[in-house]
Amino acid sequence: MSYQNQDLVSSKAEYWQKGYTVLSGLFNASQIERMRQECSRLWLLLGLGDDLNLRTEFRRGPDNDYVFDRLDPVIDISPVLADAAMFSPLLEAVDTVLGGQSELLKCKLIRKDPGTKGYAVHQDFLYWKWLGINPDQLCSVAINLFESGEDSGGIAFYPAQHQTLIPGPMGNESGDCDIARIDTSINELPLLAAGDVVIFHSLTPHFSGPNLSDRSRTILLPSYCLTNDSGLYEKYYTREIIRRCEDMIGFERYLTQLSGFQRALLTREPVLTPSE
Ligand SMILES: O=C(O)CCC(=O)C(=O)O
Repeated sequence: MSYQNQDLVSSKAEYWQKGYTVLSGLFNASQIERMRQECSRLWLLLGLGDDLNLRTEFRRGPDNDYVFDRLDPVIDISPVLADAAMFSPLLEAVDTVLGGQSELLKCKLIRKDPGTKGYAVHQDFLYWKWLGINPDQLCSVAINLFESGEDSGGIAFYPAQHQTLIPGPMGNESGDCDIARIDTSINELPLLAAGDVVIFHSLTPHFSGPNLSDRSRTILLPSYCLTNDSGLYEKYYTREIIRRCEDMIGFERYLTQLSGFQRALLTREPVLTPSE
């Protein structure tokens, strides 16, 4: 099914005016059901909860323990989700909004289970600055797999503030944008039905709260770039793997356990008798 041209024209206008737009009806119920089943399968894969798994990142869960809430990258282990990220009506919508031919930059799956905490205000472009690409060429898409809203930790956007990269707070200007430098008088949290899609600009400030509902809030989050560089996805993840290792991103739980482990090791009875 193709989205109506007229609808896409108004979506494009809304995207450039507000920094995001919501599309309904791109994915049908059976595609969404397949994606849901795929997420359930993926979440049971052995090793995902391993602190040293580079694909998984951890966030504070209900009891303030670390739980993993996302798989990034994901499409290399999931043909179903790869199909969704490369679904032609979706690509057509992204191309129309961006104004040309786009390529996939990255794709992650976020499953925010009940009680899991949210994400602080940020602009995705901060993490993509190193690419040296104009932010107007970059966007993300949240494909919503279940009905979601504020109670389930849906994403909220500060509209019409996608013109510049906003510096971080004093002392950490290169960090995530300083909320004091944003007009916070309006934030918009779209109530989404299963299958709805939000396309948002790489500079649109956004955040999400904890999931206070009794159901998971799951989204597939591909990002795209207006480019004819078909090697962009490989370039992104090659650098991302190095960044995660160098900056210990996603190893938060491992690091908290490491010092306790060290103490336990020191107090442990030796198992081997040293041979002389
Ligand atoms: O899934 C969420 O609640 C927010 C995710 C997000 O903002 C991001 O990954 O950039």
